[in-house]
Amino acid sequence: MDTQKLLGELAGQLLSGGIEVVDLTAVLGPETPLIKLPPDLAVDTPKIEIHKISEYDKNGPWWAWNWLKLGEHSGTHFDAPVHWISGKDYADGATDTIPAQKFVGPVNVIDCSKEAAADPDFLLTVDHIKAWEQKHGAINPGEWVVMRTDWDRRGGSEAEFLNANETGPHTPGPTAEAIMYLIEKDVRGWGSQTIGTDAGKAGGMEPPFPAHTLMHKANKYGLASLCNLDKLPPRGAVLIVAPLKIEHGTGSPIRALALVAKG
Ligand code: 23J
Ligand code: MN
Repeated sequence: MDTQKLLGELAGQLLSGGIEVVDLTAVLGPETPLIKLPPDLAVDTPKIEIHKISEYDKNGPWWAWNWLKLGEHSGTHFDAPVHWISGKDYADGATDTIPAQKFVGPVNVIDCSKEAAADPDFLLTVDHIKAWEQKHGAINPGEWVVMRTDWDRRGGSEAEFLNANETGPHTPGPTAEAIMYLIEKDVRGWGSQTIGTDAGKAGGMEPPFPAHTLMHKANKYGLASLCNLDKLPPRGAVLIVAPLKIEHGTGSPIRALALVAKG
C-alpha cells in the first residue's frame, strides 16, 4: 500500500467533502450539564464560567478575549487513566503523557437508542455486544467503542440530562461484564453520550463505577457527553479526540470529531 498516496487521497476527500467531519461536541458554557456526586462522598466540579477580559474596549481596544473557569471533566470530555485510583500509576496515563497516536482511531458505535428511550436505566450487556459483532463484525484491538443512546437530544436542561430523582440519577451505561469483555478485546476506550462513562446507578455496581475502575486500571480511556452519534455508521468512522495537554491532567474538554465517508 502506498501510504503517502493514501494520505493525499484523504486530504483530497476532506477538501471535496467526500469525507465529512462530524462534530460530536456539546457547547461548553455556563449551561453545560455537570455531574452531581453524592454530597457525603465528594466535592462537585465547579460551574463553568466565561469571563470577559476585553471586547474591543478600554481593556483591549482592538481585541476580544476571555478567561475560563472550567473543571477538567466538563461537557464533552476525555477521561485519562490517572482520573481513577486504579489507573493512577501509569506514567503514560495523564493528558500530557498519553501518546498523541492514541487520539485518532477507528470507532465502533453500538446503537442502544431504542433501549435507552424505553428504559433510562438500560445497561449494555455482553450478549448485546456479541449480537452487534455478529451483525457488524468483531471489535478489534485499538478501536474505540461508544454507546449511542441519543442522550444529547435531552439538551433542554441539566435536570433532563442528569435525569435524577430521590433514588439517584437514571442514565444508561455498561454492565461491569460488558466493560470486562471490551478490555479482553483490548479496545482503546469506551465512550458515552451521558454525563459520565458509567451508568447513573453505577455507584452501586461491583466494582463501583466499572467503566472508570476497570477501563482506567487497564490504561484505557473514556469519553463522556458525546453528541451526534446518530450521524455515524456502526463501524468505519475515524474518531479524533485530543484532550488539552494539561500538566498531570486527569481529563479535559475535547472537540470530538469523526471522519465519515459520505454516500
Ligand atoms: C468524578 C467522580 C465520579 C465520576 C466522575 C467524576 C465522572 O463521571 C467523570 O467525569 O469522569 S462517575
Ligand atoms: Mn470524566
